[in-house]
Amino acid sequence: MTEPTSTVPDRRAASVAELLVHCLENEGVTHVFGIPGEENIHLVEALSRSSIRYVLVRHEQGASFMAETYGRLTGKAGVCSATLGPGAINLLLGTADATTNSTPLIALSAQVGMGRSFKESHQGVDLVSMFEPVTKWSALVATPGAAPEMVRKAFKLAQTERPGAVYLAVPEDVEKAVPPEGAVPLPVNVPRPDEPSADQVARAATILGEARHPVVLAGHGAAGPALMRFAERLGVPVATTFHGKGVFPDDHPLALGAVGFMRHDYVNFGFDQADVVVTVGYELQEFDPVRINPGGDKRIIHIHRFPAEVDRHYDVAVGLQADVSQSLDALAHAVGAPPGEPSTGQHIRRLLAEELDRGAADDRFPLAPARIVADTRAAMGRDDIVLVDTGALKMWMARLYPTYEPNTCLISNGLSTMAWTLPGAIGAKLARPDARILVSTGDGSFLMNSQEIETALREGIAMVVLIWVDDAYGLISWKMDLELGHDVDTTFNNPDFVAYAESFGATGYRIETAAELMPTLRTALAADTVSVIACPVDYSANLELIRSLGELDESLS
Ligand SMILES: Cc1ncc(C[n+]2csc(CCOP(=O)(O)OP(=O)(O)O)c2C)c(N)n1
Ligand SMILES: [Mg+2]
Repeated sequence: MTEPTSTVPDRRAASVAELLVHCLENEGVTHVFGIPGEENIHLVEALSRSSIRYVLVRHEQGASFMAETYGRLTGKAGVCSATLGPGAINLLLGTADATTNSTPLIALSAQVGMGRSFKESHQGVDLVSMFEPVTKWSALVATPGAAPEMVRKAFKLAQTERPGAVYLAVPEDVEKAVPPEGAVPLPVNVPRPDEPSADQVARAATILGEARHPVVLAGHGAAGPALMRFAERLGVPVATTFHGKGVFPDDHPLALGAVGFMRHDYVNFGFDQADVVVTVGYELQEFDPVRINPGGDKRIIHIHRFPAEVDRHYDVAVGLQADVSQSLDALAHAVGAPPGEPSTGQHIRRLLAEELDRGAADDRFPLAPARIVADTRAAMGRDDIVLVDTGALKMWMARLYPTYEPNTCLISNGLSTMAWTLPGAIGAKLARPDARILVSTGDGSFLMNSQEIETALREGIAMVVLIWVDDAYGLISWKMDLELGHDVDTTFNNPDFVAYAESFGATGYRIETAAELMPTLRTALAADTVSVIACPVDYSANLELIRSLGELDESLS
Protein backbone atom coordinates (compact mmCIF):
# COMPACT_ATOMS: atom_id res chain seq x y z
CA MET A 1 0.00 0.00 0.00
CA THR A 2 1.29 3.45 -0.84
CA GLU A 3 0.16 7.01 -0.41
CA PRO A 4 1.33 10.09 -2.33
CA THR A 5 3.22 12.59 -0.19
CA SER A 6 4.60 15.27 -2.44
CA THR A 7 3.47 17.75 -5.00
CA VAL A 8 5.07 17.63 -8.39
CA PRO A 9 6.79 20.75 -9.73
CA ASP A 10 5.52 21.57 -13.20
CA ARG A 11 8.40 23.78 -14.32
CA ARG A 12 9.54 22.95 -17.83
CA ALA A 13 13.22 22.02 -17.74
CA ALA A 14 15.54 23.47 -20.40
CA SER A 15 17.88 20.47 -20.29
CA VAL A 16 18.01 16.96 -18.88
CA ALA A 17 20.51 18.31 -16.34
CA GLU A 18 17.85 20.72 -15.09
CA LEU A 19 15.19 18.04 -15.21
CA LEU A 20 17.39 15.76 -13.09
CA VAL A 21 17.73 18.55 -10.53
CA HIS A 22 13.92 19.01 -10.47
CA CYS A 23 13.62 15.27 -9.89
CA LEU A 24 16.12 15.42 -7.00
CA GLU A 25 14.27 18.36 -5.44
CA ASN A 26 11.06 16.41 -5.81
CA GLU A 27 12.63 13.58 -3.79
CA GLY A 28 13.46 15.98 -0.95
CA VAL A 29 17.20 15.99 -1.61
CA THR A 30 18.96 18.76 0.33
CA HIS A 31 22.64 18.10 -0.50
CA VAL A 32 24.63 16.56 -3.32
CA PHE A 33 28.25 15.69 -2.54
CA GLY A 34 30.71 15.59 -5.39
CA ILE A 35 33.41 16.78 -7.74
CA PRO A 36 32.48 18.05 -11.18
CA GLY A 37 34.10 16.95 -14.41
CA GLU A 38 33.94 18.17 -17.96
CA GLU A 39 31.06 15.82 -18.72
CA ASN A 40 28.64 16.92 -15.97
CA ILE A 41 29.10 20.69 -15.84
CA HIS A 42 25.46 21.25 -16.80
CA LEU A 43 24.21 19.23 -13.84
CA VAL A 44 26.46 21.06 -11.39
CA GLU A 45 25.44 24.42 -12.84
CA ALA A 46 21.75 23.51 -12.63
CA LEU A 47 22.24 22.46 -8.99
CA SER A 48 23.69 25.91 -8.23
CA ARG A 49 20.35 27.41 -9.30
CA SER A 50 18.30 25.01 -7.16
CA SER A 51 17.31 24.58 -3.52
CA ILE A 52 19.93 21.81 -3.24
CA ARG A 53 23.38 22.56 -1.85
CA TYR A 54 26.22 21.12 -3.91
CA VAL A 55 28.98 20.24 -1.43
CA LEU A 56 32.26 20.30 -3.31
CA VAL A 57 34.62 17.68 -1.90
CA ARG A 58 38.29 16.72 -2.30
CA HIS A 59 37.93 13.04 -3.27
CA GLU A 60 34.88 11.31 -4.74
CA GLN A 61 35.34 8.51 -2.20
CA GLY A 62 34.72 11.15 0.47
CA ALA A 63 31.52 12.18 -1.34
CA SER A 64 30.28 8.59 -1.29
CA PHE A 65 30.87 8.29 2.46
CA MET A 66 29.20 11.64 3.14
CA ALA A 67 26.13 10.53 1.19
CA GLU A 68 26.10 7.16 2.91
CA THR A 69 26.23 8.59 6.42
CA TYR A 70 23.60 11.19 5.58
CA GLY A 71 21.37 8.35 4.35
CA ARG A 72 22.03 6.26 7.42
CA LEU A 73 20.95 9.03 9.78
CA THR A 74 17.93 10.27 7.81
CA GLY A 75 16.61 7.11 6.13
CA LYS A 76 16.53 9.14 2.92
CA ALA A 77 19.04 8.39 0.22
CA GLY A 78 22.13 10.58 0.32
CA VAL A 79 23.32 11.62 -3.14
CA CYS A 80 26.89 11.65 -4.45
CA SER A 81 27.97 12.81 -7.87
CA ALA A 82 31.03 12.49 -10.07
CA THR A 83 32.25 12.73 -13.59
CA LEU A 84 32.66 9.68 -15.81
CA GLY A 85 35.53 7.15 -15.67
CA PRO A 86 37.95 7.88 -12.82
CA GLY A 87 35.52 10.09 -10.90
CA ALA A 88 32.80 7.46 -10.99
CA ILE A 89 35.22 4.70 -10.03
CA ASN A 90 36.17 6.71 -6.96
CA LEU A 91 32.49 6.60 -5.86
CA LEU A 92 32.53 2.80 -5.77
CA LEU A 93 33.77 2.24 -2.22
CA GLY A 94 31.11 4.23 -0.39
CA THR A 95 28.50 2.84 -2.76
CA ALA A 96 29.49 -0.71 -1.85
CA ASP A 97 29.68 0.25 1.82
CA ALA A 98 26.12 1.59 1.67
CA THR A 99 24.72 -1.55 0.11
CA THR A 100 26.50 -3.83 2.57
CA ASN A 101 25.29 -1.65 5.44
CA SER A 102 21.70 -1.62 4.03
CA THR A 103 21.85 2.17 3.74
CA PRO A 104 20.06 4.18 1.03
CA LEU A 105 22.39 5.99 -1.38
CA ILE A 106 22.19 7.32 -4.93
CA ALA A 107 25.44 7.53 -6.92
CA LEU A 108 25.19 9.68 -10.03
CA SER A 109 27.92 10.01 -12.59
CA ALA A 110 28.49 11.20 -16.10
CA GLN A 111 29.22 8.77 -18.91
CA VAL A 112 30.61 9.12 -22.40
CA GLY A 113 27.98 10.36 -24.85
CA MET A 114 25.77 7.88 -26.68
CA GLY A 115 27.44 9.08 -29.88
CA ARG A 116 30.71 7.38 -28.85
CA SER A 117 29.53 4.79 -26.34
CA PHE A 118 29.79 1.90 -28.81
CA LYS A 119 33.52 2.27 -29.57
CA GLU A 120 36.86 2.64 -27.84
CA SER A 121 36.74 6.14 -26.53
CA HIS A 122 38.62 8.47 -24.16
CA GLN A 123 37.74 7.79 -20.47
CA GLY A 124 35.10 5.28 -21.49
CA VAL A 125 34.71 2.26 -19.19
CA ASP A 126 31.61 0.16 -18.60
CA LEU A 127 30.48 1.84 -15.40
CA VAL A 128 27.05 0.23 -15.28
CA SER A 129 28.67 -3.22 -15.15
CA MET A 130 31.17 -2.01 -12.59
CA PHE A 131 28.49 -0.77 -10.18
CA GLU A 132 26.11 -3.67 -10.81
CA PRO A 133 27.36 -6.07 -8.09
CA VAL A 134 27.44 -3.41 -5.35
CA THR A 135 24.04 -1.82 -5.98
CA LYS A 136 20.38 -2.78 -6.04
CA TRP A 137 20.12 -1.26 -9.52
CA SER A 138 22.71 0.12 -11.91
CA ALA A 139 21.53 1.74 -15.15
CA LEU A 140 22.25 4.18 -17.96
CA VAL A 141 19.90 7.11 -18.59
CA ALA A 142 20.12 6.44 -22.30
CA THR A 143 17.41 8.81 -23.49
CA PRO A 144 16.22 12.24 -22.25
CA GLY A 145 12.63 11.20 -21.58
CA ALA A 146 13.71 8.46 -19.17
CA ALA A 147 14.99 10.78 -16.44
CA PRO A 148 11.81 11.17 -14.32
CA GLU A 149 10.99 7.47 -14.21
CA MET A 150 14.58 6.43 -13.64
CA VAL A 151 15.16 8.90 -10.79
CA ARG A 152 11.88 7.91 -9.10
CA LYS A 153 12.75 4.23 -9.44
CA ALA A 154 16.26 4.88 -8.09
CA PHE A 155 14.93 6.49 -4.90
CA LYS A 156 12.15 3.96 -4.50
CA LEU A 157 14.58 1.06 -4.70
CA ALA A 158 17.25 2.69 -2.52
CA GLN A 159 14.83 3.62 0.26
CA THR A 160 12.57 0.60 0.41
CA GLU A 161 13.38 -2.80 1.86
CA ARG A 162 16.05 -3.76 1.84
CA PRO A 163 17.67 -0.30 1.58
CA GLY A 164 20.88 0.00 -0.43
CA ALA A 165 22.66 1.91 -3.16
CA VAL A 166 21.55 2.67 -6.72
CA TYR A 167 23.80 3.94 -9.52
CA LEU A 168 22.73 6.03 -12.52
CA ALA A 169 25.04 7.02 -15.37
CA VAL A 170 24.09 10.07 -17.43
CA PRO A 171 25.77 10.30 -20.86
CA GLU A 172 27.18 13.76 -21.55
CA ASP A 173 25.03 14.26 -24.66
CA VAL A 174 21.87 13.19 -22.81
CA GLU A 175 22.64 15.63 -19.98
CA LYS A 176 22.70 18.53 -22.44
CA ALA A 177 19.66 17.44 -24.43
CA VAL A 178 16.28 19.16 -24.25
CA PRO A 179 13.77 16.86 -22.54
CA PRO A 180 10.55 15.97 -24.33
CA GLU A 181 7.43 17.92 -23.46
CA GLY A 182 5.64 16.57 -20.40
CA ALA A 183 8.82 15.14 -18.83
CA VAL A 184 8.34 16.22 -15.20
CA PRO A 185 9.14 14.58 -11.87
CA LEU A 186 6.77 11.82 -10.79
CA PRO A 187 4.76 11.81 -7.54
CA VAL A 188 6.64 10.31 -4.60
CA ASN A 189 4.88 7.44 -2.88
CA VAL A 190 5.89 6.28 0.56
CA PRO A 191 5.20 2.65 1.44
CA ARG A 192 2.99 2.09 4.46
CA PRO A 193 4.30 -0.34 7.08
CA ASP A 194 2.93 -3.86 6.82
CA GLU A 195 1.34 -5.73 9.70
CA PRO A 196 2.76 -9.16 10.56
CA SER A 197 0.61 -12.16 9.70
CA ALA A 198 -1.46 -13.48 12.61
CA ASP A 199 -0.30 -17.02 11.88
CA GLN A 200 3.38 -16.08 12.06
CA VAL A 201 2.81 -14.21 15.31
CA ALA A 202 0.98 -17.17 16.84
CA ARG A 203 3.72 -19.64 15.90
CA ALA A 204 6.44 -17.34 17.19
CA ALA A 205 4.48 -16.81 20.44
CA THR A 206 4.32 -20.57 21.02
CA ILE A 207 8.08 -20.95 20.61
CA LEU A 208 8.88 -17.95 22.76
CA GLY A 209 6.33 -18.93 25.39
CA GLU A 210 8.08 -22.31 25.79
CA ALA A 211 11.58 -20.80 25.99
CA ARG A 212 13.61 -21.23 29.16
CA HIS A 213 16.39 -18.76 28.36
CA PRO A 214 15.36 -16.41 25.55
CA VAL A 215 17.71 -13.67 24.34
CA VAL A 216 17.17 -10.84 21.86
CA LEU A 217 19.86 -10.01 19.29
CA ALA A 218 19.13 -6.55 17.89
CA GLY A 219 20.75 -5.21 14.73
CA HIS A 220 20.53 -1.73 13.26
CA GLY A 221 17.13 -2.51 11.76
CA ALA A 222 15.59 -2.78 15.24
CA ALA A 223 13.05 -0.20 16.35
CA GLY A 224 14.02 1.53 19.62
CA PRO A 225 10.80 2.18 21.60
CA ALA A 226 9.06 -1.02 20.47
CA LEU A 227 12.15 -3.05 21.33
CA MET A 228 12.15 -1.52 24.81
CA ARG A 229 8.44 -2.35 25.28
CA PHE A 230 9.03 -5.90 24.11
CA ALA A 231 12.03 -6.53 26.37
CA GLU A 232 10.39 -5.00 29.43
CA ARG A 233 7.06 -6.72 28.99
CA LEU A 234 8.64 -10.14 28.56
CA GLY A 235 11.77 -9.63 30.71
CA VAL A 236 14.08 -10.78 27.90
CA PRO A 237 17.70 -9.51 27.88
CA VAL A 238 18.92 -7.74 24.75
CA ALA A 239 22.30 -7.79 23.03
CA THR A 240 23.02 -5.62 20.00
CA THR A 241 25.32 -6.07 17.06
CA PHE A 242 28.16 -3.59 16.49
CA HIS A 243 26.12 -1.82 13.82
CA GLY A 244 23.06 -1.86 16.06
CA LYS A 245 24.76 -0.18 19.02
CA GLY A 246 22.29 2.17 20.69
CA VAL A 247 19.04 0.56 19.50
CA PHE A 248 18.77 -0.60 23.12
CA PRO A 249 20.33 1.60 25.82
CA ASP A 250 23.40 0.07 27.42
CA ASP A 251 22.36 1.33 30.87
CA HIS A 252 19.05 -0.55 30.82
CA PRO A 253 18.78 -3.44 33.35
CA LEU A 254 18.13 -5.87 30.48
CA ALA A 255 21.07 -4.72 28.32
CA LEU A 256 23.79 -7.25 27.51
CA GLY A 257 26.05 -5.01 25.39
CA ALA A 258 27.35 -5.52 21.86
CA VAL A 259 28.25 -8.88 20.39
CA GLY A 260 30.43 -9.49 17.36
CA PHE A 261 34.08 -9.57 18.41
CA MET A 262 34.98 -12.75 20.21
CA ARG A 263 33.59 -16.19 20.31
CA HIS A 264 33.55 -15.66 24.03
CA ASP A 265 33.44 -12.03 24.86
CA TYR A 266 31.32 -11.40 27.96
CA VAL A 267 28.18 -10.88 25.89
CA ASN A 268 28.44 -14.36 24.44
CA PHE A 269 27.80 -15.83 27.87
CA GLY A 270 24.21 -14.73 27.41
CA PHE A 271 23.99 -16.65 24.14
CA ASP A 272 25.70 -19.76 25.50
CA GLN A 273 22.75 -20.37 27.81
CA ALA A 274 20.01 -19.31 25.38
CA ASP A 275 17.60 -21.82 23.88
CA VAL A 276 15.62 -19.27 21.84
CA VAL A 277 17.16 -16.27 20.07
CA VAL A 278 14.82 -13.53 18.89
CA THR A 279 16.72 -11.57 16.24
CA VAL A 280 15.39 -8.10 15.54
CA GLY A 281 16.68 -6.24 12.50
CA TYR A 282 19.78 -8.46 12.36
CA GLU A 283 21.56 -9.06 9.04
CA LEU A 284 23.95 -11.93 8.58
CA GLN A 285 26.53 -9.82 6.72
CA GLU A 286 27.40 -8.22 10.06
CA PHE A 287 28.80 -11.38 11.55
CA ASP A 288 28.54 -15.10 11.08
CA PRO A 289 25.68 -16.57 13.15
CA VAL A 290 27.94 -19.47 14.10
CA ARG A 291 29.25 -17.09 16.77
CA ILE A 292 25.95 -17.10 18.61
CA ASN A 293 24.70 -20.52 17.56
CA PRO A 294 27.77 -22.76 17.24
CA GLY A 295 25.81 -25.99 17.72
CA GLY A 296 23.02 -24.91 15.35
CA ASP A 297 20.57 -26.03 18.04
CA LYS A 298 18.96 -22.77 19.14
CA ARG A 299 15.47 -21.91 17.95
CA ILE A 300 15.48 -18.64 16.04
CA ILE A 301 12.65 -16.15 15.64
CA HIS A 302 13.64 -13.74 12.86
CA ILE A 303 11.98 -10.31 13.00
CA HIS A 304 12.82 -8.04 10.10
CA ARG A 305 11.21 -6.45 7.08
CA PHE A 306 12.66 -9.03 4.74
CA PRO A 307 13.43 -12.75 4.89
CA ALA A 308 16.68 -13.99 6.38
CA GLU A 309 19.68 -15.21 4.40
CA VAL A 310 20.09 -19.00 4.46
CA ASP A 311 22.82 -20.25 6.78
CA ARG A 312 23.41 -23.58 8.47
CA HIS A 313 23.67 -21.84 11.83
CA TYR A 314 20.62 -19.68 11.23
CA ASP A 315 17.79 -22.14 10.90
CA VAL A 316 14.78 -19.84 11.31
CA ALA A 317 11.92 -21.49 13.25
CA VAL A 318 9.56 -18.58 12.46
CA GLY A 319 10.13 -15.41 10.49
CA LEU A 320 8.04 -12.27 10.99
CA GLN A 321 8.53 -10.26 7.82
CA ALA A 322 6.69 -7.01 8.44
CA ASP A 323 7.10 -3.66 10.12
CA VAL A 324 9.49 -4.39 13.00
CA SER A 325 7.68 -2.32 15.65
CA GLN A 326 4.32 -3.86 14.82
CA SER A 327 5.83 -7.36 14.91
CA LEU A 328 7.41 -6.76 18.32
CA ASP A 329 4.21 -5.36 19.82
CA ALA A 330 2.11 -8.16 18.37
CA LEU A 331 4.49 -10.85 19.60
CA ALA A 332 4.77 -9.38 23.09
CA HIS A 333 0.99 -9.18 23.30
CA ALA A 334 0.56 -12.78 22.09
CA VAL A 335 3.09 -14.19 24.57
CA GLY A 336 1.59 -12.15 27.42
CA ALA A 337 3.67 -13.22 30.43
CA PRO A 338 7.46 -13.35 30.71
CA PRO A 339 8.70 -16.73 29.44
CA GLY A 340 11.42 -18.82 31.10
CA GLU A 341 13.43 -17.98 34.15
CA PRO A 342 13.85 -14.31 35.14
CA SER A 343 17.05 -13.00 33.67
CA THR A 344 18.95 -9.75 33.39
CA GLY A 345 22.19 -8.62 31.86
CA GLN A 346 23.48 -7.60 35.28
CA HIS A 347 26.49 -9.93 35.39
CA ILE A 348 27.67 -9.06 31.89
CA ARG A 349 27.10 -5.35 32.44
CA ARG A 350 29.18 -5.53 35.60
CA LEU A 351 32.11 -7.17 33.76
CA LEU A 352 31.97 -4.48 31.04
CA ALA A 353 31.68 -1.67 33.58
CA GLU A 354 34.62 -3.02 35.59
CA GLU A 355 36.80 -3.17 32.47
CA LEU A 356 35.83 0.41 31.59
CA ASP A 357 36.47 1.58 35.18
CA ARG A 358 39.92 -0.02 35.16
CA GLY A 359 40.54 1.78 31.87
CA ALA A 360 39.40 5.12 33.26
CA ALA A 361 41.94 4.80 36.09
CA ASP A 362 44.80 3.59 33.87
CA ASP A 363 47.39 6.39 33.68
CA ARG A 364 49.86 4.71 31.36
CA PHE A 365 51.31 6.64 28.47
CA PRO A 366 50.83 5.95 25.57
CA LEU A 367 47.23 5.52 26.65
CA ALA A 368 45.44 2.25 27.30
CA PRO A 369 42.65 1.68 24.73
CA ALA A 370 40.07 1.38 27.53
CA ARG A 371 41.21 4.78 28.87
CA ILE A 372 40.51 6.38 25.49
CA VAL A 373 37.06 4.73 25.36
CA ALA A 374 36.23 5.81 28.94
CA ASP A 375 37.32 9.42 28.37
CA THR A 376 35.47 9.60 25.06
CA ARG A 377 32.27 8.44 26.75
CA ALA A 378 32.67 10.89 29.60
CA ALA A 379 33.24 13.83 27.24
CA MET A 380 30.29 13.08 24.95
CA GLY A 381 26.61 13.77 25.59
CA ARG A 382 24.00 11.02 25.32
CA ASP A 383 22.83 12.25 21.92
CA ASP A 384 26.22 13.19 20.48
CA ILE A 385 27.49 11.06 17.62
CA VAL A 386 30.77 9.18 17.44
CA LEU A 387 31.79 7.66 14.11
CA VAL A 388 34.14 4.73 14.71
CA ASP A 389 36.52 3.76 11.95
CA THR A 390 37.73 0.26 11.13
CA GLY A 391 40.81 -1.00 12.95
CA ALA A 392 41.85 -2.22 16.37
CA LEU A 393 40.15 0.85 17.84
CA LYS A 394 36.80 -0.38 16.50
CA MET A 395 37.11 -3.53 18.60
CA TRP A 396 37.64 -1.45 21.74
CA MET A 397 34.91 1.06 20.98
CA ALA A 398 32.36 -1.54 19.87
CA ARG A 399 32.87 -3.68 22.96
CA LEU A 400 33.22 -1.01 25.62
CA TYR A 401 31.63 2.30 24.55
CA PRO A 402 28.25 2.47 26.33
CA THR A 403 25.67 3.70 23.83
CA TYR A 404 22.25 5.00 24.79
CA GLU A 405 20.49 6.22 21.67
CA PRO A 406 20.15 4.75 18.16
CA ASN A 407 22.67 6.03 15.62
CA THR A 408 24.95 7.68 18.17
CA CYS A 409 27.85 5.23 17.77
CA LEU A 410 28.23 4.60 14.05
CA ILE A 411 30.23 1.60 12.87
CA SER A 412 30.53 0.18 9.36
CA ASN A 413 30.19 -3.54 9.92
CA GLY A 414 28.96 -4.61 6.51
CA LEU A 415 32.01 -3.89 4.40
CA SER A 416 34.14 -2.73 7.36
CA THR A 417 35.97 -0.30 5.15
CA MET A 418 38.70 1.96 6.44
CA ALA A 419 38.55 5.76 6.23
CA TRP A 420 34.81 6.37 6.00
CA THR A 421 34.47 8.31 9.25
CA LEU A 422 36.09 11.68 8.53
CA PRO A 423 34.03 12.31 5.38
CA GLY A 424 31.09 10.54 7.05
CA ALA A 425 31.18 13.13 9.83
CA ILE A 426 30.30 15.83 7.29
CA GLY A 427 27.19 13.87 6.27
CA ALA A 428 26.38 13.26 9.94
CA LYS A 429 26.56 16.93 10.89
CA LEU A 430 24.35 17.93 7.96
CA ALA A 431 21.81 15.27 8.97
CA ARG A 432 21.98 16.07 12.70
CA PRO A 433 23.12 19.71 13.05
CA ASP A 434 22.24 19.72 16.76
CA ALA A 435 24.62 16.86 17.65
CA ARG A 436 28.29 17.22 18.44
CA ILE A 437 30.32 15.00 16.15
CA LEU A 438 33.43 13.01 17.05
CA VAL A 439 35.46 10.94 14.61
CA SER A 440 37.37 8.13 16.31
CA THR A 441 39.93 6.84 13.82
CA GLY A 442 43.21 5.02 13.51
CA ASP A 443 46.26 6.80 12.12
CA GLY A 444 46.10 4.57 9.03
CA SER A 445 42.48 5.41 8.24
CA PHE A 446 42.93 9.09 9.05
CA LEU A 447 45.52 9.70 6.37
CA MET A 448 43.43 7.89 3.74
CA ASN A 449 40.73 10.60 3.70
CA SER A 450 42.08 13.51 5.74
CA GLN A 451 41.76 15.83 2.72
CA GLU A 452 38.10 16.31 3.67
CA ILE A 453 39.21 18.48 6.62
CA GLU A 454 39.35 21.23 3.99
CA THR A 455 35.77 20.49 2.91
CA ALA A 456 34.54 20.59 6.52
CA LEU A 457 36.26 23.91 7.20
CA ARG A 458 34.99 25.45 3.97
CA GLU A 459 31.44 24.29 4.73
CA GLY A 460 31.65 25.50 8.33
CA ILE A 461 31.16 22.02 9.77
CA ALA A 462 32.49 21.56 13.31
CA MET A 463 33.88 18.19 14.30
CA VAL A 464 36.52 16.60 16.48
CA VAL A 465 38.87 14.02 15.00
CA LEU A 466 40.48 11.78 17.61
CA ILE A 467 43.38 9.82 16.09
CA TRP A 468 44.53 6.68 17.89
CA VAL A 469 48.24 6.88 17.05
CA ASP A 470 50.19 3.60 17.01
CA ASP A 471 52.26 4.21 13.85
CA ALA A 472 50.78 1.02 12.40
CA TYR A 473 47.88 -0.77 10.83
CA GLY A 474 47.30 -2.03 14.33
CA LEU A 475 44.48 -4.48 13.72
CA ILE A 476 46.60 -6.34 11.19
CA SER A 477 49.59 -6.46 13.56
CA TRP A 478 47.20 -7.88 16.17
CA LYS A 479 45.95 -10.56 13.81
CA MET A 480 49.49 -11.46 12.68
CA ASP A 481 50.79 -11.65 16.25
CA LEU A 482 47.97 -14.01 17.14
CA GLU A 483 48.15 -16.26 14.12
CA LEU A 484 51.78 -16.03 13.03
CA GLY A 485 53.44 -15.19 16.35
CA HIS A 486 54.95 -11.98 14.91
CA ASP A 487 53.96 -9.13 12.59
CA VAL A 488 55.50 -7.86 9.35
CA ASP A 489 54.89 -4.88 7.05
CA THR A 490 52.31 -3.14 9.20
CA THR A 491 54.25 -0.17 10.59
CA PHE A 492 54.70 3.29 9.10
CA ASN A 493 55.79 6.82 9.95
CA ASN A 494 53.31 9.61 10.58
CA PRO A 495 53.32 13.30 9.78
CA ASP A 496 53.25 15.83 12.59
CA PHE A 497 49.47 15.71 13.06
CA VAL A 498 49.29 19.06 14.85
CA ALA A 499 51.21 20.88 12.13
CA TYR A 500 49.19 19.01 9.50
CA ALA A 501 45.87 20.07 11.05
CA GLU A 502 47.04 23.64 11.42
CA SER A 503 48.15 23.80 7.79
CA PHE A 504 44.45 23.42 6.87
CA GLY A 505 43.41 26.09 9.38
CA ALA A 506 42.07 23.48 11.81
CA THR A 507 43.15 23.24 15.47
CA GLY A 508 45.63 20.54 16.41
CA TYR A 509 46.29 18.96 19.82
CA ARG A 510 48.96 16.49 20.86
CA ILE A 511 48.22 14.34 23.93
CA GLU A 512 51.37 13.92 26.05
CA THR A 513 49.98 12.46 29.28
CA ALA A 514 46.87 10.37 29.97
CA ALA A 515 45.39 13.16 32.07
CA GLU A 516 45.34 15.54 29.10
CA LEU A 517 42.88 13.61 26.98
CA MET A 518 39.63 14.40 28.77
CA PRO A 519 40.11 18.20 29.07
CA THR A 520 41.32 18.32 25.46
CA LEU A 521 38.24 16.44 24.26
CA ARG A 522 36.00 18.80 26.20
CA THR A 523 37.70 21.91 24.79
CA ALA A 524 37.63 20.55 21.25
CA LEU A 525 33.97 19.47 21.45
CA ALA A 526 33.01 22.96 22.57
CA ALA A 527 34.88 24.64 19.70
CA ASP A 528 33.14 25.66 16.49
CA THR A 529 35.80 24.35 14.13
CA VAL A 530 37.58 21.19 13.07
CA SER A 531 39.85 19.93 15.86
CA VAL A 532 42.38 17.14 15.39
CA ILE A 533 43.66 15.32 18.49
CA ALA A 534 46.64 13.00 18.11
CA CYS A 535 46.47 10.49 20.95
CA PRO A 536 49.20 7.84 21.27
CA VAL A 537 47.77 4.41 22.14
CA ASP A 538 49.44 1.38 23.73
CA TYR A 539 48.07 -1.62 21.86
CA SER A 540 49.91 -4.16 24.04
CA ALA A 541 46.49 -4.30 25.69
CA ASN A 542 45.18 -6.11 22.58
CA LEU A 543 46.97 -9.35 23.39
CA GLU A 544 46.17 -9.00 27.10
CA LEU A 545 42.50 -8.80 26.14
CA ILE A 546 42.68 -11.98 24.10
CA ARG A 547 44.40 -13.78 26.93
CA SER A 548 41.79 -12.67 29.39
CA LEU A 549 38.80 -13.43 27.21
CA GLY A 550 39.82 -16.71 25.70
CA GLU A 551 39.70 -18.14 22.25
CA LEU A 552 39.82 -15.82 19.26
CA ASP A 553 37.27 -16.26 16.54
CA GLU A 554 38.16 -16.67 12.88
CA SER A 555 38.05 -13.06 11.76
CA LEU A 556 38.75 -9.90 13.66
CA SER A 557 37.60 -7.32 11.17
C1 LIG B 1 40.00 0.25 2.62
C2 LIG B 1 40.51 -0.85 3.49
N1 LIG B 1 41.77 -1.30 3.33
C3 LIG B 1 42.25 -2.29 4.13
C4 LIG B 1 41.46 -2.84 5.11
C5 LIG B 1 42.01 -3.93 6.03
N2 LIG B 1 42.27 -3.32 7.35
C6 LIG B 1 41.33 -3.38 8.33
S1 LIG B 1 41.81 -2.58 9.69
C7 LIG B 1 43.27 -2.14 9.02
C8 LIG B 1 44.27 -1.33 9.80
C9 LIG B 1 43.71 -0.05 10.30
O1 LIG B 1 44.77 0.75 10.78
P1 LIG B 1 44.51 2.08 11.59
O2 LIG B 1 43.54 2.91 10.87
O3 LIG B 1 45.81 2.69 11.91
O4 LIG B 1 43.78 1.54 12.90
P2 LIG B 1 44.41 0.60 14.06
O5 LIG B 1 44.10 -0.82 13.65
O6 LIG B 1 45.88 0.87 14.11
O7 LIG B 1 43.67 0.98 15.32
C10 LIG B 1 43.40 -2.63 7.72
C11 LIG B 1 44.60 -2.42 6.85
C12 LIG B 1 40.12 -2.36 5.22
N3 LIG B 1 39.24 -2.87 6.11
N4 LIG B 1 39.69 -1.36 4.41
MG1 LIG C 1 47.00 2.56 13.61
